Amino acid sequence: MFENLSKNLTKAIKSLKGQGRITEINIASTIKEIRRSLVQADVHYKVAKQVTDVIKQKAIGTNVISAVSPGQLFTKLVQDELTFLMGMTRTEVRLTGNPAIVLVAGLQGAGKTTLVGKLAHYYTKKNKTPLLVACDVYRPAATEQLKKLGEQLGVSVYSEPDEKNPCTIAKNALKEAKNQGADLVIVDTAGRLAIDDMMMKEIRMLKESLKPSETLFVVDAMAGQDAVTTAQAFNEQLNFDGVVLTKLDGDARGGAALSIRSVVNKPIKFISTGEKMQDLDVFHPDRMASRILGMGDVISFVERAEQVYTEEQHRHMTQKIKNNQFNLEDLVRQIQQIKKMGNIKEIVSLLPGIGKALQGVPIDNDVFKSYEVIIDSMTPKEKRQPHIIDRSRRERIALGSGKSVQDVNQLLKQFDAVCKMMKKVQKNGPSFFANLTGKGR
Ligand SMILES: Nc1nc2c(ncn2[C@@H]2O[C@H](COP(=O)(O)OP(=O)(O)OP(=O)(O)O)[C@@H](O)[C@H]2O)c(=O)[nH]1
Ligand SMILES: [Mg+2]
Repeated sequence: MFENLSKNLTKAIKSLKGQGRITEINIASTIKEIRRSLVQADVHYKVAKQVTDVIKQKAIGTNVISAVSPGQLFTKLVQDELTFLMGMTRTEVRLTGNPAIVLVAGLQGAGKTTLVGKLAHYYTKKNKTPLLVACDVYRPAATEQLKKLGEQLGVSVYSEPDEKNPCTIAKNALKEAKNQGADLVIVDTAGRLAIDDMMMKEIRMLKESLKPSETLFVVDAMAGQDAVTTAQAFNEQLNFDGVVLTKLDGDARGGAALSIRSVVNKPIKFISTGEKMQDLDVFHPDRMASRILGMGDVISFVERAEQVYTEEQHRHMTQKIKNNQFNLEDLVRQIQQIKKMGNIKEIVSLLPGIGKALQGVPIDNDVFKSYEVIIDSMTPKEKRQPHIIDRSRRERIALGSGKSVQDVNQLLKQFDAVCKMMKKVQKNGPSFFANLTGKGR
């Protein structure tokens, strides 16, 4: 996500390094580069100009104190302006009423149905009981898709195959929610084009009759400037409450994330970064700004981790690491947990410094596959006591897994490194992660 923008902004700021003083002349080219990076990322040129004008003004007006380099100062100024541009603080989804109703709308293929599943997953973790409603009356396959997601998540889905009026389905769904004791109704709708009057009227009616506590507009970030235009058109009709940007894991240039707030004046509430149910993050303007500047987003990383690790697992693992008992079986378990956190490349990019280091390096969800295959070829004793794996055992494991002895060596070396790193993190205090999330564990 935002790889090019990150790269270009960092490069622009780097070009300032070594400059002792900030003057209009020595920052001129940096400012120009920043503006160019933003426009290249699909930010509207007027917005880009506005942002860089403010940065310039603030930079010139600031006395650089000796502890801060002009580069650091600029990073801070750019981060502040990007945060401001994206809306400053997080805006919560409003879930009032019983049941609370969330209506999901957007263009064809934007990722609405997937989002409905992701929201169900997200709110189930927050102890809500959702009911998903299939209001795409045009494509029978859409109902099937939603039912499949519901099954996978263990969440009920309401549909009426023979009813052609989405308002009727939605109304009946509310009764069903009351019967089932569901406290959150999430309504999936058919994709529509903003220029299609009839379908726009239909979604407007649906909103009027349902009176949802939250209407979310879903838009594919890859659409760039078009995403902003579409958001404007939908907003005129629907006056939605928030935006969900999808497919930020692709080569979306990110301009939509940066421009929507200032153009449409509605907050981005979630971003979606993959096809898995876990690939959903609450949108925080400040965290996104640090991500764009390659500074990572540890807090989002920890939040994802919290969704898949129970406290019990965490305590157990901590104890094992402390007692030097962390072994290869645990490593496989950890790998499986990490996979559950979602798209590996996105997960890794949340870590400070790592995202930058891995720019352009292809990582796929199978990175750990060969580790698992190798560990699979070990005996239980070898997994629990990796130190007994000598030369002849390595050869046998290599043969059994169809890998080379070097691959086995590499895995064992990395395992050692992981153990050392984990011990180090623990030395910094068990509350290292807890401090970050503000939740004492
Ligand atoms: N890579 C990636 N793919 C996504 C994301 N969100 C959705 N998709 C994929 O995009 C495709 C369309 O998603 P849907 O959820 O069916 O989109 P929709 O808006 O419901 O589509 P219609 O009902 O046809 O209007 C599917 O293949 C999804 O798996 C995302 O954040 N990243
Ligand atoms: Mg759909």
